[in-house]
Amino acid sequence: MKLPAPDSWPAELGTRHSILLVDDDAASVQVLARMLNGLGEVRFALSGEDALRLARESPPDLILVDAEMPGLSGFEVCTALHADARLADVPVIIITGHTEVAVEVAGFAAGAADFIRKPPVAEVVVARARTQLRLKALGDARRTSALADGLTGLANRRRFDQDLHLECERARRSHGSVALLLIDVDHFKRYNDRYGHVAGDACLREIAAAIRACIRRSADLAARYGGEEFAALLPQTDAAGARSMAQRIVDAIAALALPHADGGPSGLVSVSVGWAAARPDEDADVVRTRGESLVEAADRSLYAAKAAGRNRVGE
Ligand code: GH3
Ligand code: MG
Ligand code: MG
Ligand code: MG
Ligand code: MG
Repeated sequence: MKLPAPDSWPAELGTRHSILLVDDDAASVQVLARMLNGLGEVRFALSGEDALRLARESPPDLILVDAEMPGLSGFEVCTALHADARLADVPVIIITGHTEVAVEVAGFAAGAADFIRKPPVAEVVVARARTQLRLKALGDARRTSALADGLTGLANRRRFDQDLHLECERARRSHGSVALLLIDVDHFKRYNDRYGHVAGDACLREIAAAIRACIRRSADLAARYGGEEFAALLPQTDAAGARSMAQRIVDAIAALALPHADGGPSGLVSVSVGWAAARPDEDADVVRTRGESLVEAADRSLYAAKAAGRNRVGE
């Protein structure tokens, strides 16, 4: 039988993988670490409990776990990982000396992606690890694109809603504040009517880039909320912070100086921005609606900005 050479296999997507090795026997960890060295950054844990702690600190792309350990077994580690939303997508390969069908079936039932027999053979370990890393990278890429807006590359509405729910809950627990902005392009229907939809799309991309450039904190999220509306989620931001960010965005869009002959008095593309800020621990509506009441408040503020003449921040 003619076999393909291992290096002709499809390459994993992405470059720097993080692999977590878990075995109560330090010598086994060393052997596996040497085998996997070329595939990425290898961390290790000597117990299931430690493995869960390390994985929660920084989720790896792949976990290889010994089936039999004092304390949590490899199967239990697998079950615990799958119960944790942030770790449920991390593939787990169980390493075991057992050859019984029941053991293998139990591993898959616990959510294992694959098995490796003890004693491990380098080529097999690398091959199985590579396969799982490639599938993980594909899954990551799909998850990322499912949450991105195709036209502008900003977060999409689904991502914004998810993050809004999470941030409201986080702010409630930490007794902090959360703010959001709604950014609506002024007279954009007329822009399309005059310049055409292709130019309209290009304009939306420029506006998106300018909004992204205004965002300074890594925790802030800029999103396309829908159509010609954008949104920004600003964790740990109060009313004053929200208002100044809103003004910065109005100014940044004006500074783009994109011609809009049928727009406002400046003859340039402009936006109106509504804002809202809250302390969820003191605002039952925000908690009950998981942030939807903040969107409504920002929408009222946006309406006020439009009514007051556009190209401005709402009350
Ligand atoms: P206002 O200042 O009151 O916001 O006026 P407006 O014309 O911007 O408001 P309206 O909501 O009536 O129209 C929004 C327009 O945005 C309608 C649609 O033609 C345009 N639009 C929405 N999504 C897109 C898109 O993805 N691409 C393009 N080119 N245009 C879009
Ligand atoms: Mg063991
Ligand atoms: Mg898994
Ligand atoms: Mg609109
Ligand atoms: Mg508009």
